[in-house]
Amino acid sequence: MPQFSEITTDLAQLAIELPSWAFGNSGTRFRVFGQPGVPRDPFEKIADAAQVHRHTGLAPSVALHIPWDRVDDFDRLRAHAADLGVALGTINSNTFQDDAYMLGSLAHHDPKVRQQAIDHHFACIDIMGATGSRDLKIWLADGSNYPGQADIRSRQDWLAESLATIYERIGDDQRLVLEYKFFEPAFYHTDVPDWGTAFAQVQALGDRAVVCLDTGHHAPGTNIEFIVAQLLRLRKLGSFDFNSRFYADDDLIVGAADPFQLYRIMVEVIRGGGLDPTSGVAFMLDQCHNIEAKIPGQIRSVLNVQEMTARALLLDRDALAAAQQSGDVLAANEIMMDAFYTDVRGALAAWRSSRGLPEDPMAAYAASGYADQIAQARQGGAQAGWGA
Ligand code: PSV
Ligand code: MN
Ligand code: MN
Repeated sequence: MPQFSEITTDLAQLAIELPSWAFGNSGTRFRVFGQPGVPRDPFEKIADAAQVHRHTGLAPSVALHIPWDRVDDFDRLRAHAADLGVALGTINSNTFQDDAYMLGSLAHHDPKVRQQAIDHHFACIDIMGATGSRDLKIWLADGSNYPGQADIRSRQDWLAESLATIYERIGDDQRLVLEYKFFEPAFYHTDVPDWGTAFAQVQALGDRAVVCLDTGHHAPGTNIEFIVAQLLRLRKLGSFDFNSRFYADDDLIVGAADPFQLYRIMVEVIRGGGLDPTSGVAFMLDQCHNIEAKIPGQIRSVLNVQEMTARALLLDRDALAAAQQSGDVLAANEIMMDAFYTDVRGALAAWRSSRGLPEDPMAAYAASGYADQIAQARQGGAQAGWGA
């Protein structure tokens, strides 16, 4: 197995984008619990995200959600982020909370509704110009609840047309990123339910259209690392939305439910070259902290990704390849598990400190007094928005 010192160059490349909506109040369909100090506007969300980066060095950009993060002056928001040492990242569109979209948006049977949804994406592309964002991320709530309700085949064609119209508008250095999810809010059929559908749709568009894999958007038991390997192989893995699930789209802290799965995913990411910043694979969180504090929730999350990435980098790939080639099932599995069971926490703490970062970012944040400061200064924090 490699020494820790041999993996730090690769480990230093890890950058994880934070979702602005993780800092707002959130909850379930039963209750949204308010927390003290929650941001009242996008400027304060950026300030909170910058705290995560300050203590971890892992989170240099923040994804926005439009219209949840609409501001009058995106140039000012961009300058504000830069002042705080972070950048504005992916723009997430939202065609799932207007009455017009009850029966769908980009895949709707009515061309007027489709055009309304396309126009929203055009507005997002305009914002990307101001924010300097590379990626337009599209997650659709489109689908149906009952057999016979909709022509599921025509909807694929309408979706393809809508996406092509949006794709034509994005810049040469921008990307359209299509996210799939197997169900919810539609319960019978979903228009982009799986990686195969997302792949087929983006493949028809062109090179700058790629797939987003949200780890919470699969049926229980799905082998997600296989999907990672396949999309990387096909050069269509654009980004990750990391989170944990126990049951459905739980949006819990990544690495909380199944650290081994996160390790296996990172093994395939590294195997496919996805850790290299030039690979175009963007790592993001898509989480909500309903009952835990939000800023430390995000700190915990990026640390979990870092820890499992370190373990995946420690995997002895030469030994693994040799065991696989000789058909030695037990040896191959043992090599895979050796790296997973390696406790890297001490080495990571020392490495952070050598780079001028706190050894223990959770403790450093707790000691910083920021939580008290925002609880005093902010009253009436905003809700994150539905369902993130
Ligand atoms: C809804 O499932 C969702 O959680 C998707 O994962 C999106 O990425 C997110 O909302 C933000 O729109
Ligand atoms: Mn997502
Ligand atoms: Mn989701």
